[in-house]
Amino acid sequence: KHSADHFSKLQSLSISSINGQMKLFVSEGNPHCLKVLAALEVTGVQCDVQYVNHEERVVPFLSRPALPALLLPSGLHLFSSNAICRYLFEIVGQDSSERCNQWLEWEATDLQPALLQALHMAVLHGKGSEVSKVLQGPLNYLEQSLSKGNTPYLTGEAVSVADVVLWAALYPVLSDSSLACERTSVKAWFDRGAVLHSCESAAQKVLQGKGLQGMKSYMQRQPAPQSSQSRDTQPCNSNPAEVSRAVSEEEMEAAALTWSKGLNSCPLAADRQHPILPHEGKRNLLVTSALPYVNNVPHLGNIIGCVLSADVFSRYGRLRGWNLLFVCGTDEYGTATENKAREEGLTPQQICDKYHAIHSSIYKWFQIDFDFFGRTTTEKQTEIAQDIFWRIHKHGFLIEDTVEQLRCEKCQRFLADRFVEGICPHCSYPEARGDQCDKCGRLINAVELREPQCKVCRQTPVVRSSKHLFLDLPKLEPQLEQWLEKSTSTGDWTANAKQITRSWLRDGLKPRCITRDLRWGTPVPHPDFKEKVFYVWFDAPIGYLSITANYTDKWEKWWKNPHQVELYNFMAKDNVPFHSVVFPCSLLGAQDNYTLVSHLIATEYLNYEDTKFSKSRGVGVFGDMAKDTGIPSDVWRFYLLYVRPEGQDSAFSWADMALKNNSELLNNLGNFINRAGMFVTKFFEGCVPAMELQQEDKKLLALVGWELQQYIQLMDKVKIRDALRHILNISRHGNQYIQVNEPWKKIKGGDTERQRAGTVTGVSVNIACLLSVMLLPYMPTVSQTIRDQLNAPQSCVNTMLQGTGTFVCSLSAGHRIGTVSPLFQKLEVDQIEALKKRFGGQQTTAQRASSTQPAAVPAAAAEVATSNGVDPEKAKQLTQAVTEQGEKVRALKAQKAEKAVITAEVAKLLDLKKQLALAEGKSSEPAPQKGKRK
Ligand code: B3M
Ligand code: ZN
Repeated sequence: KHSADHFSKLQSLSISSINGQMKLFVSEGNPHCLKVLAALEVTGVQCDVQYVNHEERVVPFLSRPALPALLLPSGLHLFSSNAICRYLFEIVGQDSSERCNQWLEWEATDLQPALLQALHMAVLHGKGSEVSKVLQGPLNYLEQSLSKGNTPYLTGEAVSVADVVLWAALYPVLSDSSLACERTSVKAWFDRGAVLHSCESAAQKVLQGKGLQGMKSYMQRQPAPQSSQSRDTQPCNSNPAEVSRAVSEEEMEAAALTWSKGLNSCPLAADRQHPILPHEGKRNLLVTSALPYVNNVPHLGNIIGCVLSADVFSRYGRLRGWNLLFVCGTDEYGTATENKAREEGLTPQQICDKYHAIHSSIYKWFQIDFDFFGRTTTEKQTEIAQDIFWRIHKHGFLIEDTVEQLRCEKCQRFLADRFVEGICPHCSYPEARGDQCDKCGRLINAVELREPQCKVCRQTPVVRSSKHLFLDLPKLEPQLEQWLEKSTSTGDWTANAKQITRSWLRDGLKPRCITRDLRWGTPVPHPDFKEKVFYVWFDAPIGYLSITANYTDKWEKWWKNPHQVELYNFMAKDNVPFHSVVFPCSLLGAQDNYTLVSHLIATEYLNYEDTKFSKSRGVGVFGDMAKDTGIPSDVWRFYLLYVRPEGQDSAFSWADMALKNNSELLNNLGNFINRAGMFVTKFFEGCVPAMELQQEDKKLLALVGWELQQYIQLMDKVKIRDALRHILNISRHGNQYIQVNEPWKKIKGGDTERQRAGTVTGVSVNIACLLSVMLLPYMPTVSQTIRDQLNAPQSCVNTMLQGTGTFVCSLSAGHRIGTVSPLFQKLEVDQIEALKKRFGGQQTTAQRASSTQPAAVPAAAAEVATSNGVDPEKAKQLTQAVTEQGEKVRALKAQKAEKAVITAEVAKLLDLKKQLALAEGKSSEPAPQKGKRK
């Protein structure tokens, strides 16, 4: 539905005027360019095509060449070949269907890796025979789908963008071999006229009639793909033989040449100077981490989900030389804070001050390098939130509505659902809560309870009508969809973020209440709503802006500057809809040229051992306890990032943490770096020896260079966990290299042997230096320690990650290193067992206090704040249930199942959603009353 809206907008712009202003950049021999040229032919869109060479950087802010690229009339670039193809089809009125998008996704994630490998083998190594083996899986899948679908084209009777993309992707291999022959459906599809001709003419342009060889110079510039086996194996289990790839002569020579350039060839990055502001001509990144609730001590799952992930990416971005600002702060308003204050006998302000300090010290211990860590309870917050409110109001995006709520006259407050108890209207259970009955499980609207009581004072509350303001999401939906279409196709949104957002839109948006009858919040400035404050989820994201405003007066340079600034939002997946739908709607409705999110990075959930983190049960490790374990902050960071729930849920496990510490850090990484340094110290009096590179060394340089490039490509896409694997691969290569060359033996031999020992040592110690830089985002202290031990020049930090990443010799012959010592310590079984026991569960505050020195958080803090209905554990389960149920309903609709069946399943879905809303703390959200809208 939304693409249709988007399209009608495009059409109204008159196609010829768009055509005239677009420019497509392609290069010869690049197979991705074949796709877009084919799409251009098939759609007949008129557009300037410009041929450039492979290295040309046509997209100004990208530090590496990205071809093909399409320059849009707006000045923006599209630079993913599939996105460009999709766009060209949209121009002629053919939006890609769901099915189509699935094919495009399959092409990118399943077919392309295999294809790259096949082309690499065929074009560079002359092993055309490997092609059929490598492509077997994807081609069989295609064959099955085509024969099952029984339609001439992938998505039906007509050619779609999916056909063109797959066609063009497969053209080089299918036209060059007999691969299709044994697959009849694939063959019939591939030979179907219309598209074939367009493809052939595009192929003629790209490959210059040279067939596969036309891609040679392009392929030589691509990092060699990993084989599909080693792509999936865990590095610590895989044997070294599996890890090593075939390296071509060209790769080795190129690596040796790069290496010899040394550090001088690299630019120096400037020091950080506050306030950091966007600069024309730079890549300006604004990075935020979700603002942690102030009324709780964060657990490891919270930490990896936002602040730690955002920190790693920010540190990496600074290394890349991007102009980057990283802000965060505590989220302080709302019922949860009021409740906590009541529990602890403090004022809300005191609670905020106290917990803000606790959060700060936890993040400091975890070495989270914020440029600014603020809070939401400031004057700037009031100023900016009220300004946004008035603008939304002025532009007519607010709706007034009357809502019935329970109010306790004695306590003088409206009661959130969990604060009311009474007799269940369905089963007469006497202790039903205001949101749900624990006996019959039915959901209840608090005003329906019989004999309701205030849970705090046991008085009977009264029903009060009260006016509230609702953000008119349905009215903002068209704008939102148009923006989302662009942001999600040009930015790096994680798959879960896109999927959650899509499902919110698919179910249709409803007006959302943005006011609450509370005291602890940003006051609603409207005279008709004097006693009310803003709902936390309206208010909290505005905290990003106000925190920046507390950092610099020029905050609008970041927040009202969408053309210069790319905004990265880090969060756990339960926060997605607020950042992708609700908050963007607030900003769009306010119409003040705000910077909206470009890259929404959401993690899945981290479990604790085989269960969940739980404050109330005392299960799991909370931020303030990590330091009491005696395990260094860097090791905590390493392990959390190693198991980062990236793409799927994962678990923290003590045994696994010990294993990874002992195998990856101690035996692999630490061992390599330590040996390299020790050889320099022991055999060469602390000075890096002369290096005479032989084939074997060059091969290693090429392997290391390739891992470095993979690391950079993954980090650029915020695949933090995947990128870490490539660091560990490098030290694995290094260990193997030392093992094979045995410098400790060669040093005792003749001149040639001694020289060989020198080269191996010199190359190794340089790899150690590179590792220290790559490690910096993950383990900042260890990273610095390595460079201190190697006495490495400061410039090496600034250099190795810029551009596409090059591995250069940074410690040249004669360089004197410092004192080398071991970087990591073994974690012993009994130590780990003890920790596991201590944090395993059922632990009381007394136990914790006695085993951890002075506990930083008093007893009451260990209670989870479920009292206001917020129950993150339950919310997680429900999110999952809602997703699954949603899929089920969609499937039924697609199958055109019986209406009664669908209705029943939809009812279940709505039920689940309501429960989810409750668990997410929207329990006190007043439901608009039908027919009373004014
Ligand atoms: N405090 C929820 C959370 O910490 C909320 C995030 C606000 S981000 C603006 O999960
Ligand atoms: Zn009461």
